[in-house]
Amino acid sequence: MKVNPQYSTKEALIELYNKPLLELVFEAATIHRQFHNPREVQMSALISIKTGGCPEDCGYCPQAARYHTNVEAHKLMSVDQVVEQAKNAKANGSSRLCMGAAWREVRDNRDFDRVIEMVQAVNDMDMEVCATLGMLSEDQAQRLKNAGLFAYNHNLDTSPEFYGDVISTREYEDRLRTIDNARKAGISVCSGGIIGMGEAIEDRVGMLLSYMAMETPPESIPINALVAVDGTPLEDQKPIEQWELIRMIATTRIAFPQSVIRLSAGRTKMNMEAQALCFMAGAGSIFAGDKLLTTPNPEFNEDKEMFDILGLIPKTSFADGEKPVSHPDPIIEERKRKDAERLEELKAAKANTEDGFQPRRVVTVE
Ligand code: SAM
Ligand code: DTB
Ligand code: SF4
Repeated sequence: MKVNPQYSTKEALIELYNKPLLELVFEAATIHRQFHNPREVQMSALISIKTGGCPEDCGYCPQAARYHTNVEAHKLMSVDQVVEQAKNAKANGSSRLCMGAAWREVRDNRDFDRVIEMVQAVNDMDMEVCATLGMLSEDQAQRLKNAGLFAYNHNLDTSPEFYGDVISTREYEDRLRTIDNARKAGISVCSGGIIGMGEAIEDRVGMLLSYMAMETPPESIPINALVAVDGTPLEDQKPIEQWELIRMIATTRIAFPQSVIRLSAGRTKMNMEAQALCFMAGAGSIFAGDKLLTTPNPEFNEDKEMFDILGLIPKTSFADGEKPVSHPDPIIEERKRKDAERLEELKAAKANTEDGFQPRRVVTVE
């Protein structure tokens, strides 16, 4: 049961969302136990592989170049830097790694080649590799799949009706197309949204309806609470009540019984009790590590303590799908072959000049 047929209309979902809180959590917990091990919560690490300077105007995002936030722009990390951070995350219990780039879309250039190498390297470490790189063509999705990408994250963020209030530089349709491209390439889809941007309950539910309309709904649904960052258009948004996040997680859990619901941004504003209710209501994952992409996240030790107190266990990798096989990338292989050829040519040219080198004879005149 990928989608719950009992809640496939807007009215039914709104009614569900507004149910007495403990009834809602109980219903969600009951469904959660039918499809998931309630003690298992996946720890996922986030790495901002390319930070800031993004041309888009997403009203919530501190990485948009046009807003004056404290985010310092950085060019794409090296493969070694990513592997180093991935090792650290794995040693601390993360079984999934999400690489985020502040790009509007993927371009077919050397940077993308490097991302392909990152995917291959992290998949070789037996971690689930997820990437969130902006819009993607079907060919690009295929290349990522071939490299061993497990999941692609691309959020619809909110309802189609509210979308234009938050973002003007792309359309809802563009988001749907990229999700479809990832799906066609056989990549598992991670797609969710943000609450607390000033949207109505209808919009929260409207986003869920967009996922319900898909032939296959996302395997993974991250639910973020807005982190209101100074300098962004949403800087003055009042933090949402923790109850709202619990309701959203429970409603999503009930609507998509088999998907993994991820309690994502916004945990620094939550106490352990509220997070416990989110796990009870079906959250099966958190982001671990003291930073999300650019904003703070609870310290590793705090989360460890929370897992101990609540009796949670970190979920291992590939519990929800087979490990992808990393294949050599034809474009990178061709580039390496050309580089090697060029090196040989240079060596030969150097040897020729050395062989033919005749020291200039100096003639001295008495
Ligand atoms: N540029 C790519 C894109 O937009 O798809 C990938 C990176 S983007 C930062 C990934 C997601 O992070 C966004 O879709 C949004 O849901 C979430 N996000 C960004 N800023 C946020 C904020 N201030 N609070 C909560 N979530 C946020
Ligand atoms: C998602 O839904 N949430 C994560 C992940 N996917 C990439 C990102 C949250 C970013 C929060 C703001 C920041 O740290 O810049
Ligand atoms: Fe760019 Fe993604 Fe931020 Fe939008 S959410 S401004 S696309 S990095």
